Amino acid sequence: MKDIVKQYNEDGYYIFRSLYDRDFCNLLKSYLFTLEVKRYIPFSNIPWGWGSLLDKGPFTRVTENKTLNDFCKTLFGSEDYVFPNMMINNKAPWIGPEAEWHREIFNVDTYAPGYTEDDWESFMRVYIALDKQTLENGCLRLYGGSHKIGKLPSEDIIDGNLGHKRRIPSENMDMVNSNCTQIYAEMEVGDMLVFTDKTVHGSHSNKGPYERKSIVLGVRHNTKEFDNEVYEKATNYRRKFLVDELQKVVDKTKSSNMYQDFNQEKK
Ligand SMILES: O=C(O)CCC(=O)C(=O)O
Ligand SMILES: [Fe+2]
Repeated sequence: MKDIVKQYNEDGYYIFRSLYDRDFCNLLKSYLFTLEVKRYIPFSNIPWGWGSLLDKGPFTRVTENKTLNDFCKTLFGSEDYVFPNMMINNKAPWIGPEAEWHREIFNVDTYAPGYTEDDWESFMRVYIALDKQTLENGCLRLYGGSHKIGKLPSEDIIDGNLGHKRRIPSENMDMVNSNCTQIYAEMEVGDMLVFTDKTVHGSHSNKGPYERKSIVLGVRHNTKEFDNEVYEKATNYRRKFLVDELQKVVDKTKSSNMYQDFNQEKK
C-alpha cells in the first residue's frame, strides 16, 4: 500500500482495478429505482442524481471496502477520517452534460467549511465506475502532476446542470496543459479512481448511446471543526450568483428578441 500512496503522491491520482464486483455494482444501480430523484438533467425526465447516498441501503457498504480504508489510513497516517459526501453522477446517454475543468478544493468552503486551500492534503476524491467509462461516454479526464502546480484561479459559471461551479480560466488551462499530461480515466465496472483535491479534472459530455453512471465520494482527514459562518457565507454567495446571473438572462430575454437574426433575408 505504501508504494501505491507514493505513486498517488507523485501523479496526483491512482486507479484501483476491479475493486467492487460486477454483481454489487448492478445491485447499487437497481437500488436507485427505489430512491427519490433529487435532481434531473435540465429539460429532461432523466435523473442526474439521488442526493446523498451515504446511509442508503447497499450504498452503506461502499465505504466499508477494505482496500479503500487501508489506502485512506496509509495516506492520512491516521484512522480519523470521514466520508462527508457520496453521490451518483448519472451522465445519461446522448444528453449527459460535461464537467468543467476544475480543482475540487475550489469549493472547500461548501464541503469542508473551516478548512482552506492550504489543507488540500487533508482530502481525497474517490470516483467509482458503475458503468464502463470510455472516451465516447465522457470518462473523467485528469492532468497527471497538476496537484503540484501552486494556486490556480477560478471563474464562476453556471454549468449544464444549472448549478454554480468554479472553472479554471482558459489562459490558466494553457499553462496546465503545457506542463502536465492529460489522462483519460477509462475504467471498467467496479474500478476505483482516487485523486487529490488539487488535481485538475473535468469531462466531456456523453454524446453516445452508453450509460455512464459513477459514484463520487469525498474523504476528509478530520483535523478541523465545521465552521458554520464560512458555510453560510459560501452557500449564500453561490445561490446569489445563480439568482443574479439567471435574472440577467430573464431581463435580456424580456427586453429584446434574440431570435430576430435567424429570420433576415438577403437576395
Ligand atoms: O462526473 C464527472 O465527470 C465529474 C466528477 C467530478 O468532478 C468529481 O468526482 O469530482
Ligand atoms: Fe470534481
